[in-house]
Amino acid sequence: MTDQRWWQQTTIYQVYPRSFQDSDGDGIGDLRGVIDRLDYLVDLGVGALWLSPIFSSPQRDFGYDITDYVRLATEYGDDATVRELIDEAHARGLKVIFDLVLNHTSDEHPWFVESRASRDNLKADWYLWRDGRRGPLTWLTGRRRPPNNWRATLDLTTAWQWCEERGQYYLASFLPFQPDLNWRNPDVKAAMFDAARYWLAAGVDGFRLDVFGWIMKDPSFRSNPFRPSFGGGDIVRLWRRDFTENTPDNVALAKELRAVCREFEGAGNGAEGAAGEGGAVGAERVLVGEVFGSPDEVRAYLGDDDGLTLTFAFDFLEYKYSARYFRELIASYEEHFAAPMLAAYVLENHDRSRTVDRVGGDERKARLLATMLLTLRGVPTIYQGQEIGMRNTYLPLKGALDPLGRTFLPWMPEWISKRLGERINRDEVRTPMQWDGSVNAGFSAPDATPWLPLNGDAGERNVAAQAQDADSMLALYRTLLHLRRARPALRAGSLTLLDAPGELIAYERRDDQREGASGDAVLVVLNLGNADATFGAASVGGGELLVGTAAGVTLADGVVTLPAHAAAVVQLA
Ligand code: TEU
Repeated sequence: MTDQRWWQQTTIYQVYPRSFQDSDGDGIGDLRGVIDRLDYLVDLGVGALWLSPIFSSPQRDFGYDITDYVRLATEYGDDATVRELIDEAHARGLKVIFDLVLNHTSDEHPWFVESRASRDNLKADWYLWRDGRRGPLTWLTGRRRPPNNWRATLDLTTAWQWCEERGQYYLASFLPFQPDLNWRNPDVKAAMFDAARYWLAAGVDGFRLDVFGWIMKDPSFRSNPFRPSFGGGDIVRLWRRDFTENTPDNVALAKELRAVCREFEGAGNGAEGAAGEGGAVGAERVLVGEVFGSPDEVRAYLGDDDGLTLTFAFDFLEYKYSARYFRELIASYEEHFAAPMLAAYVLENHDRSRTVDRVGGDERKARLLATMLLTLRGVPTIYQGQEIGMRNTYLPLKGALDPLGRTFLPWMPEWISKRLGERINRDEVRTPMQWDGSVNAGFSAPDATPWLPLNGDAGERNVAAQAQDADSMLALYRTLLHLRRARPALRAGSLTLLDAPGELIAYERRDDQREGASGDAVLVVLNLGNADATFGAASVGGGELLVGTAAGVTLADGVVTLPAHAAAVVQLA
């Protein structure tokens, strides 16, 4: 049956506020700018807007280092602006998702400032403090060694930071200025849940949960087992993360957070607000987890519909461009996230490469991947600029603003940092949104200095130019997003992978049980090969070609013909 829960049928658009739209000419995007662009998002056809963090922060990790969870960063706006944004979005039928950073705060957060001052203040136990182990020179220097082998992000250094004031280590699983909160302290949990409640009461429709998999660490601080692996999100990883990631207590935390959301959901509201109807207070809230792990580990967070509502499918950030790879991945997600569960598919975000760069600059492949993203059974997530095929902007590591490479790898020679690109300098995927062909691309006033330089192609690659061009990337995203809303099969139907030869992928989306209707069925065919290919099936006869990503895509006599790296969406009779 077609499920009516709004979040199962929505599409998410990620706004990186600093780079989306600057309304006051200071070179930094802001919430007034987002409000001004809401009509664009409606026209594009997305259902929900996810804002990367907008709260008070020294901005050393651009908002992922928070000093006050219920106050806005002044450069983005104030309480009135954010409430206006929520209302204006809702008035247009858009849902609003905030980014919640629960694992850590900024080291400038008043909680940490107090916590680090002594071992016996009121916040002494709000972070993860340990004495460390004695080393051979401890008797002489007083210095101890880190308490265990837990690693910080990128796995290059220990996650333990020495603090002179306390003569102890604190845990910082990501960057040194992002100390991990002690979630086993009930006061911490209460304070963080209250921050979530504050925004739920203000009407937000849910949260994207930053590094949710890491929050509850092993209570006895056991060292992780040594086992090297390569690739994935980290360039190289030497230890497993049994005691730091996806622990049973962490999975349990998802249920507690869901219970907090339910305080704000009216009885029987699961069916309210189908995609397109704005966030009525009382409608169901979403929790979208940034969790990494095997499909089983990630699936555990959804519980029995009592944990997170969605988790990102990160394999689509780390793909190999091959039919076999994606076929297996789709089959695996269908198996592990069987309906009514579903995954949030994502090809790009503010941490990872732009799609077009991932596929060697080949727009045909990017168009094919867009078609897949927007026709799978799941919640597609689009990162700002993806819809116009924005490219990575190479920027030297020296001079980078992103603390990732600056903190861990400042010594790296340029020929290596250039190859690692956005992996260590995420500035490359965070340059301003390209709205039009003017100086500063409509992101900021022409005489302003954007906080990060624009990509050199902004003059040609921008929203205004692509809006005029029926064959543009923007036109494709717009068509697919609107099609998804219009076709029940794409919005809420089942997915069946069909047998397809070679580098073809074919699947059918079907919604049969709509009352009083004979059902709706759509076929998607993707040709990942370097040669033309055809796909025929009995069901295709009498069908109608809805979308072809290239001029040569045709449908005749029950056969779909596709040039290399083209995709087709066919309405079945
Ligand atoms: O990122 C967590 C995460 O997955 C990173 O470790 C990622 O592997 C890294 O950025 C390399 O691409 C989240 C946010 O998305 C990121 O922007 C924050 O910096 C980070 O958490 C800390 O809050």
